[in-house]
Amino acid sequence: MATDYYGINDSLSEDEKNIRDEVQKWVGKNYLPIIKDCFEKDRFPREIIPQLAQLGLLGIKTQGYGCPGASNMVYGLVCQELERGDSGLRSFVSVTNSLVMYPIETFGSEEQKNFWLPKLASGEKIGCFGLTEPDAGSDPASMKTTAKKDGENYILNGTKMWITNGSIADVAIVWAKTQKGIRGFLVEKGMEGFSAVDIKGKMSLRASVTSELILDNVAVPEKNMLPKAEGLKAILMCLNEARYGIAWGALGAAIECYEIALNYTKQRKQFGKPIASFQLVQKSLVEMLTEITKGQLLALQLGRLEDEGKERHQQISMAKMNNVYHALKIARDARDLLGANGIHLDHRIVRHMMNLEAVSTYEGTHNIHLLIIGKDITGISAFGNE
Ligand code: TGC
Ligand code: FAD
Repeated sequence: MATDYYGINDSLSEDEKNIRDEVQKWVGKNYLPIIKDCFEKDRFPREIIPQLAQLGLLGIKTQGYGCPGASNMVYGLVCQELERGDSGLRSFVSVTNSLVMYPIETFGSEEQKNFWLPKLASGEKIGCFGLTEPDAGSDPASMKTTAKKDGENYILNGTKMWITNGSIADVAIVWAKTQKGIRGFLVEKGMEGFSAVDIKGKMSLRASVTSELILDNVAVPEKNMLPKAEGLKAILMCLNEARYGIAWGALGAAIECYEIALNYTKQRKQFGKPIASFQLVQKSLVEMLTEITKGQLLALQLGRLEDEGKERHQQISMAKMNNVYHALKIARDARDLLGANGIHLDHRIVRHMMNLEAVSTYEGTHNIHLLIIGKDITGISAFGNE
């Protein structure tokens, strides 16, 4: 039984518990044995995709098209268990669900849905989400990628940067400026002028593919435009989905680091005693557990709000911001408690710590979420773009 100081488990339904336990078991049996090697070799283990599909995790919330149509609570618990394994594993599932299948389901035509959703759910096809650019990260409205109408096609030009799954994706949801505002396009692998190059040298999320997408006069048929996605708002709706999964996922990484540190400090002896017997070590452990518990309560209530359709996007920002911030702090503190062993991949914590640096940056940095909530409570925007 995982860390659960406030008895949250009792408030979960049998279905919620069963899916969580099934994913936890799969991660322990099939993913933990390979992740260290993948992280060291900078390799995303593509071979697990059919297993994720078999578990029903790709398109888990999608209604119809052969998908389970699960609740937000279930999706959150799944993200938590995946990220106990590695943030890169949760990233793959987040991108597929929240940033590829969600926009196709929500903003796509029937033809787009019928073609892509079953294939993405079965893992036969992979997708990615191209929003960020070299000069447009926190401020996506300043994107430079353009889509100019030319007969039956749109001609896309631009560069997308830091794109998860980029080079392995069969379809990229690319956001570009048209004469009528920002629109989303399904850009398919093999289209002339479209290429993806992996970003090497990452010290974080090494078991996840991150790429640059280059669009050089790519002729994308008009039927590949998402007909119902208009403006920044559609993009932000996708980000809400992904941020929600990250709020839960970060808890998984934090729980893993805390549990490793707790067990280690009870075994490791210095000055003739287990280091867990020292007051300063107990303080560190108690502070970790307290933040995990607070994060669990935030995520739980957010999940319930989402399942009732009552959430506000600022509440999602608070959960992403808080849970990632504390997960990163917990990972750093847990690493410290393992002393020199803490820096070794065998003990897992340092991998989570490095991953969480990227998780803190993507899907809105800490500052951006602070400003979103700041604007909500004061009514004053402090982004600096007004
Ligand atoms: P702003 O004027 O505030 O908003 C434009 C319109 O959108 C509405 N809105 C939202 N709607 C739904 N959900 C939200 N979260 C929303 N936030 C705002 C807003 O009400 C407005 O509507 P309307 O009707 O008035 O037009 O837009 P802004 O340009 O001032 O700035 C918004 C800002 C800065 C908060 C936003 O751009 C932002 O969140 N920036 C951070 C960028 C980001 O998170 N990028 C993520 C890239 S994808 C990624 O990182 C994937 S990681 C994948 C993995 O897991 O591996
Ligand atoms: P910047 O926006 O340049 O920010 C730099 C610093 O300035 C940050 O500390 C930020 O908080 C601060 N800052 C910026 N504006 C303000 C302000 N107004 N007030 C105060 N501080 C401010 N993007 C995608 O589109 N798709 C993906 O699949 C994807 N996957 C990713 C995977 C990884 C591993 C990583 C690292 C990133 C990924 N991203 C993806 C990109 C990610 O969303 C961006 O990195 C993120 O939005 C931040 O943008 P930036 O890196 O350009 O930083």
